Formats: sequence, C-alpha cells, structure tokens
Amino acid sequence: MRTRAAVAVEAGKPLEVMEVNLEGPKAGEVLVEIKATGICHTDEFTLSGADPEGLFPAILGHEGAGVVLEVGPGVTSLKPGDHVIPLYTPECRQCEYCLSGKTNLCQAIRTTQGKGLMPDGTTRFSMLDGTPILHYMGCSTFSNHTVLPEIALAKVRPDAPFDKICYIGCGVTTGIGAVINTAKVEIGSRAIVFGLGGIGLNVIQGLRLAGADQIVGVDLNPAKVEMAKRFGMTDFVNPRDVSGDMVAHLVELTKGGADYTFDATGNVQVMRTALEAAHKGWGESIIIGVAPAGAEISTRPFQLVTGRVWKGTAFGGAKGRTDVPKIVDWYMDGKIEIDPMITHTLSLDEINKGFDLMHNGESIRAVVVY
Ligand code: NAD
Ligand code: AHE
Ligand code: ZN
Repeated sequence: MRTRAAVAVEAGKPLEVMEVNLEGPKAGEVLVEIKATGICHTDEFTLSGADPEGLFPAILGHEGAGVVLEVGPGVTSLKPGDHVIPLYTPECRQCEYCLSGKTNLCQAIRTTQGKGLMPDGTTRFSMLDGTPILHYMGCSTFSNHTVLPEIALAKVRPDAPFDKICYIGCGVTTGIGAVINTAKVEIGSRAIVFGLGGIGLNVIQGLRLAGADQIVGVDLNPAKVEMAKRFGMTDFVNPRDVSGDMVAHLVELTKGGADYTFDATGNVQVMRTALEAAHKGWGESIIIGVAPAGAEISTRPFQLVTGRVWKGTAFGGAKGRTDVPKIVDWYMDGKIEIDPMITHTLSLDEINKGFDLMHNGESIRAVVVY
C-alpha cells in the first residue's frame, strides 16, 4: 500500500513529508493505522545525528496510538479494529529478560530493531523510487500506517482518545514508571527532578501519586515553572540563579540531600549534580535522559562508597503489554492527567514546527494528529 510519512532523509535536516510504499504484515506482524503521535526529545536526538544508533533514511516517531487494520499469519492476540499503542520496548513474555522478573528490557527483537529492521531483517518501507527506508525504535509512528511485531503492541480500551493516549507510548509511562517501578518512591520522600519537559513533568506527577512530601524541580527555562507546579512541584531552582555550588544548594534545600533524584535532561553534567544531590547513605539517582554519542558520566567513587546509588531506566521500567493498558485506565479514571501537557496539536505537514517548538522551549508535548 501507499501511505504518507515524515521521512528523516539525513541527520540534521528537517523531516520531508512524502508518500511512501509500505508492505503488508508478514508472519507475526500487524499493520496499524496510526491516529496520533507525540514528538519526544529522543526523536530530536536521533534526527540531530547524536544517536550512535541513528540511521537514515528512516521514519522516526515512537509515541503513537492507532487501530489494527490487518494481522499477518500466526498473530493471535490482536485483530482488526483493536486499539493499540506501539511499544519500543516490546514484551515477548518468553525471552530470558522477560522471564527474569528483574527487567522490562525484552531482548527478543532488540538487535534488528537497533538496525532499523523488522525481526526478519528486512524493512517494510520504501520510497516511491524503491529506495529502502528504515524503521525506528521498532515503531515509526511518523507514518500514517506502519507495521510492527505483535509483541510490540499493547491492546488498549477503545474509548480512550488517541490524541492523548499516544503520550503513554513514551513520556507518560517513562516519567511515572521511573518513580513507581524503578525508584519505588515511598510516601513522604524528598525528590529532585532535573528537566521539566515532557518526561520530567511526568516524573513530578508520578512523585505526587507516590506521596512524596518535597518535589524540587530544576530547569534553566523559567517558562516551565507554572506547569510543573500544577503537577505537584513544591520548590523550583533555576541553576542560573544559584551563585554558589549547585549541589550544596540542593542538599540544603532538601535538608541533607534528596531520597530520590531524576535526570530528565540528557546532560551528563546534570547527571553528576543529580547523583551528588542524593542523600548520603541511601539517596538514589535515576538517569532517564539520553546522552549523545561519546558522552560519559563521572563522579568520585566516594559518592557511591558513601551510599548513593546510580540507576537508569528505559520506558520507566514498564512491561508494555501488561502495564500500558493499565496506565490508559489510570488516565481514563482521572488518576493521572495528560491533557494539559499536550500544548500543541499539529497536522503531519506541520511536524517540523513541533521540533521548532521543542528547540525553543515553547512546548511540553506537540502531538501530530493524522
Ligand atoms: P524536553 O525537551 O521536553 O525537556 C527537557 C527539559 O530539560 C527542558 O525543559 C529543558 O529546558 C531542560 N534542560 C535542558 N538542559 C538543562 C540543564 N542543563 N539543566 C536543567 N534543565 C535543563 O525533553 P523530554 O521529551 O522531556 O526528554 C528528556 C530526556 O529524556 C531526553 O534526553 C530524552 O531523550 C530522554 N528520554 C528517555 C527515555 C527513557 O526511556 N530513558 C524516554 C523518553 C525520553
Ligand atoms: N540509541 C541510543 C540510546 C537511546 C535510548 O536509550 N533509548 C531509550 C528509550 S528513549 C525513548 O524516548 C531505551 O529504551 N533504551 C533501551 C534500549 O534498548 O534502547 C544509543 O545511545 O545508542
Ligand atoms: Zn520517547
């Protein structure tokens, strides 16, 4: 079939909206009509050329929601008409990782996914002249139609609005999951969140849900303060307003350091500050941000010897097929909020505007509605 997609033709160039060819689903695969997709900072990171796994031409996008149109041979858990959220972290329920009970990082298709290919080692997308186009994070939600493995789709309730629940495909689940699944924050905790964007605000909403007493937000952009307060931030720190040592300032503000700190910036200097602002003896620092190729984290080992813990999280530690439908229910039941964070709704033709809004710090989430 033919469909319309925003193609990343080259690193550092705007996406090009064009008609593309899409082959139908093979065994174990599903054709999905994407109804809406968010634009996450990770899409920008890959488009910029900073991603060591970034390959071009590719169809980016990994924060979508849509409807199953067709299933390939052997697909048993989905049928045409089902509403789904694509999963860049699949859940096969069979691999060593899925069965470990210790991680959400299903590895069943990770190797081909990282090469922009379907599990059989081929791509379903091509340009009209036949040039192959690669998949991205196994999702490629910047295409009106896409093909995914069955294990990379969460079936969700049909009454949930696509233009909101697409955000559960990455940002909402990552932020809330980092708090609930990865940090396992206890009632009464003190926390610091670095970066008050599409992920950091969901960390804040997760901290409120978990019953944290103090939620300190840190961002260079004061325009983020109002929204962060709405979601539960109790204190704001702009590093530009701190004249002395940032770690000392945060340790004093949290009366000895935070029980939990979260990096949602992708900046390795910020990651160090986050680790060192965690409480001596027990503070845990969770890395969510994705850092560019070649970037490395560092701290004095003494920081760990004296009890601080450095951790990371992908997709908030969530097992997608199991947890994502529940998070959709939380949204529909009013336990979590999504709507205010979707600050801009765009058409596919306007998708590059979504990247501009992100660069200028003007959006939280821009969502493309097909
Ligand atoms: P965003 O652009 O919406 O937000 C980033 C925020 O960080 C902005 O408000 C910005 O002003 C702030 N910021 C940037 N540099 C800063 C600094 N030095 N100090 C303080 N604040 C700073 O991005 P997002 O969509 O929220 O994504 C955040 C990060 O999380 C990105 O690195 C993204 O790739 C990553 N991410 C990781 C996962 C995962 O599973 N681990 C999932 C989604 C996104
Ligand atoms: N390809 C990059 C790493 C990118 C990365 O860390 N991605 C996160 C999800 S970010 C979503 O917005 C992730 O899931 N990581 C686990 C995995 O297996 O990719 C690089 O540095 O090579
Ligand atoms: Zn993302």
